[in-house]
Amino acid sequence: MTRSKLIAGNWKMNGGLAANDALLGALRAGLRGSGDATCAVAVAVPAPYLAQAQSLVQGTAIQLAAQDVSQHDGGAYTGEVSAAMLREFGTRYVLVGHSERRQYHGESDALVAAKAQKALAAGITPIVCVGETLDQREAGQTMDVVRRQLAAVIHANGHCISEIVVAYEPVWAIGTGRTASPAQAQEVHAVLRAQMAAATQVAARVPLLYGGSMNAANAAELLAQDDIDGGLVGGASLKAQDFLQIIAAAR
Ligand code: G2H
Repeated sequence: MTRSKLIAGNWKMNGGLAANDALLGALRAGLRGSGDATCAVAVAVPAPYLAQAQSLVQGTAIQLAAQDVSQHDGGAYTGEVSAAMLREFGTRYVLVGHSERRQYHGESDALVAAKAQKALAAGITPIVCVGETLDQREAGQTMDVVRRQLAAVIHANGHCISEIVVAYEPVWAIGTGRTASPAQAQEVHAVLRAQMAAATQVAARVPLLYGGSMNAANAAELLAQDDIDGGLVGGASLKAQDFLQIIAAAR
């Protein structure tokens, strides 16, 4: 069974009309003529820029992602953005359970699962983020934490679990410049793959991404691991040349 690869940029709360135009223009130019079905490319832009990004990536291989989605369909939920709204702007993927949402917005495993369900129902693939803190790693709890975070989503989503993407992002490696070693990342990815395999016969085709200070220098070694199928890239996705090098490393 072929496993698809994905390199997704997570812009976080960065960008602006002019900067987005320049960055997506450079990515368009860098990817032109390199149409390659073996590795998908996506950018998770701040919600206000979805319309701008949609028009800038039209006709290219770059797909749109959102950084969050509401667990509600609509109504009196000030500040929330529904999956149906994201879908109207061509959103193909949405991050759920990013550690910054869990940490700064108190998102629980149950809430992350509810968000993933809303995305799937709208035809958007959730990129389910899991990962342990430094304290949890040092206490030997890494596998328990990531298994618990993934279980909440895959058990809530029943038959749709083969339609998700999973991103392992050790919290201690996010934006710190400190990356998990390829062996550390592979060890966790193998556990997540086994967990998926116990839940679905098509686990082998669920892409498992690594995230946490992935950059142009370390991407190739991380992506060479058996169970690492791509990357969720933060800081380095804001620099076109770095992001293009990471995409090239995945191909
Ligand atoms: C982890 C990652 C992208 P960075 O948050 O999701 O960010 O690559 O900056 O560590």
